[in-house]
This record gives sequence, C-alpha cells and structure tokens, in this order.
Amino acid sequence: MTLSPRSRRFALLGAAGFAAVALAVSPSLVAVADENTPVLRVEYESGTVDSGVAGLGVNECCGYSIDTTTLSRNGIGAVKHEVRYGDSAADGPRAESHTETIEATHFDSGDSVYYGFSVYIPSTWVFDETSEDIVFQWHNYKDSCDFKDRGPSAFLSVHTNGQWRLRYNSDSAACSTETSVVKQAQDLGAVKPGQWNDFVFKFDWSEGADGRIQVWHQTSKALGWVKVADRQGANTYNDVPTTIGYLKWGIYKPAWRTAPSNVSTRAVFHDNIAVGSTFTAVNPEGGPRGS
Ligand SMILES: [Ca+2]
Ligand SMILES: [Ca+2]
Repeated sequence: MTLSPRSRRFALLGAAGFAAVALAVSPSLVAVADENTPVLRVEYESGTVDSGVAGLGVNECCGYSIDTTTLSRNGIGAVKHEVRYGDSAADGPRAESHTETIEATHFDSGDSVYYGFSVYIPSTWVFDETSEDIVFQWHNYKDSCDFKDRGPSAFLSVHTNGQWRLRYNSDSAACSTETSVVKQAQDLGAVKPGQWNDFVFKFDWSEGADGRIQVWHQTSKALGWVKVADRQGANTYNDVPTTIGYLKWGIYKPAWRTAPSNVSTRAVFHDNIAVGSTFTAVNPEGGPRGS
C-alpha cells in the first residue's frame, strides 16, 4: 500500500496513543498497531448523533432528520437519517452526517484509503423507479475554476433498478467543465431491505489511469465477504492540493430538488463508519472497538 504524505501523517496521528504504549513493548508491534488502527470509527455507542467524535457535522432541517437508534449493526446504537419531500438542508433535500472538518478523513489524488460502513434499508422500503437515493458520498470541494455543479468523486446509491450502485466521476483537466467530467457506474448487487449491509471500499484515488476502486460486500443474514467491484482507472478530479474531499452518509434525494416522486419519506440507518489503511482497520463486522 502506498500512502501519500498527508495520509501517513494522519495514520500516525490517529494511532498516536496506542503507538506510545506499543513502543514500550516492541518496535515490531508499532507497525501492526498503526496499520490496523482506523483514523476514524463512528459506532454510535455514545447515545449522541456525533457518536462522541469531535468535529462530526450534520446537515439537517428538522427535529426528525437525524437521531440515534437501537436498531444497530452491532453494539447498542446506530444512527437514523430521515428526509421528507420539501425538506432542505445544506441547499438540498437531505439529512446527512459529514466529516468536513475532520482532517484525518480528507482525501486527495494520490491517497490510498480503505473505508468501511454498515447501512440498513428498512423492510418497509418502497423502491423508487424514477430517482435514486444516495446513502454515502465521497464529496469534494471545487477549485475556483471548476464549474459550479460538479458532482462528488463517488457515491453509493439505491438505484432505480433496485441495485446498489456505485457511481464515480473523474476529470484529468485542471478546470472541470460540464463536458470534461467522465461519469461511470457499476451495480454492486440487489438491495435487500430489512437487513444490514456491510461494505468495504478501497480507493486508490487518482485522476489518472493508476486509480482503482475495489469493493467488498456482505449482509448480516449472509456473512462472508464477496468482492463485488474492481475498477481500474481515474476516479477523482484534478484539483489543487488544498481542494479536498470528505465523507457524507445519511440520505440525499437529489430528484426532489425539482419534483416529487412516488415516495415522500426516506429513512436509512448507518453504523460503523470507518476510515483507515487496511481492511481490518475499517471492517464494520464485529462488536464495537474497545468493548
Ligand atoms: Ca453501533
Ligand atoms: Ca480542478
């Protein structure tokens, strides 16, 4: 694995406490501890919507938008995001949590990063054949010369065909225009409401040919990781180093910006959001860390 200088710095910062203890034991333990210690893990065991994580942000309009819940992947808690037609938060129909101010989670071209999370689609879910529901985003700022409505680098949605769909955007041009962005997508399997889905994504972020996205999936009712995607090629934008990306999870229904659809309320559940440098570090399966 290759980590950019930025990623290496954050991996060390995130594991600093553990590393200080391990140093007294054996130098060989330090590397293992660093590698498998996530720089972020949000388990919702604190009973609060920020999970006790400093800097975790929210985009919500209303009292019902974001709440903790006992419907958890593991441990005693998870988070529920709900959006209703007509809601607006952060300039859109959404209820999302985000890591905009958590520097350790920021990504940039050249970084190689694992992400893990669990997401639950309620058994009462009515599929919307007209518009997708976005449940996780690798969201980007934009350079001053990029066009205004440039989308995120990548996102996971419940697509109109009932599939989990990974969509990702890239651009080798320094100044993105509406026609220069390359949009790609891959279905990752049928969405099965009423059960937890575990995902692990590995992104080798690049606006060039050396980019790669690998995805693994399992459900709580059928444990056993299955690799569901391995896409080589560009997967992000050509931006200046200070233009970064961060994570968002919850529910975002972009089509409601302009028109209603066949559903008027959407609620989804998330648990175990993690960022790290190995699969083990971000694996959403298993009990809460430290318990
Ligand atoms: Ca939990
Ligand atoms: Ca750019």
